[in-house]
Amino acid sequence: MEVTRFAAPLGAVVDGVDVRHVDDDTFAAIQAAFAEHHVLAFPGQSLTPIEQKDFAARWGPLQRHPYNGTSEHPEVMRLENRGKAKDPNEHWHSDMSYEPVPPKLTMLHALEAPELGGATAFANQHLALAELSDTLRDQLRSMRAVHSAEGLARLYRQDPAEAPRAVHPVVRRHEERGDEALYVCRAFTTRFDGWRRNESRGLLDFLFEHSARPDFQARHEWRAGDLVMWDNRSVLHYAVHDHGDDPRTMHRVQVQGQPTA
Ligand SMILES: O=C(O)CCC(=O)C(=O)O
Ligand SMILES: [Fe+2]
Repeated sequence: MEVTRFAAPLGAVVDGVDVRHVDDDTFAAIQAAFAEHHVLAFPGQSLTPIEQKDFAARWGPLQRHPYNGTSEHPEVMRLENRGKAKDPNEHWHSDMSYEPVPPKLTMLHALEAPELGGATAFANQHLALAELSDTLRDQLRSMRAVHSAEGLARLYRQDPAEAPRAVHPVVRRHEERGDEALYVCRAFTTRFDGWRRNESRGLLDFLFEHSARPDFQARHEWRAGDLVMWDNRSVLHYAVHDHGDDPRTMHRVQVQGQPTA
């Protein structure tokens, strides 16, 4: 197994591994690489939904997505190119932060990738937190924020008032790494807990801009067969829809996390 960083802020490519056949020592090395790099890409994998689920299940129990799953494999979501206007993921987010216990990691397997474009962008939120002033960082440590799926509900033509919502610390501690990361995102964070929306807007807008600064970012350009996993506790991500109607098909699985702290 060979681990090669692909960008300064985050991300590594793991070569020489078939994720269907990983012994315990190799798995421990992959876990260490994941904790270090936040995003891992395994090129050249050929996985059935069951094989993808089996690899994901080594990281913890699988978590279903409320909005769909294939009928045969409810934990596996099929992402297809539905056009730019209907792309639910072309915004900075941490997956399902509107749930009380969001998934710790998400895994996408590319069945089909566009010739050019359709990258996934990531932004390192440990760096984002570290680059704030000491005073603001201290202030944020005492704050919590409301995350809501109301935007997604509108996209899926459901009642936004019924959409799931949850409250999380603005600065969260990573259970395995032990360090802190900023935990707000433009897609789902609507206000600070105890603050009104209009009171929250200015500071949230600043944090949304700051969290996606170019010097915290890296992109993964997809090829068919790639399996990519990211740590929702450490990074935000954004599906860049610059590939028009070119086919792009992914199988998606996510793994349960722990309550945020
Ligand atoms: O399609 C992508 O690049 C990422 C989609 C996404 O946000 C997700 O699967 O959670
Ligand atoms: Fe996502």
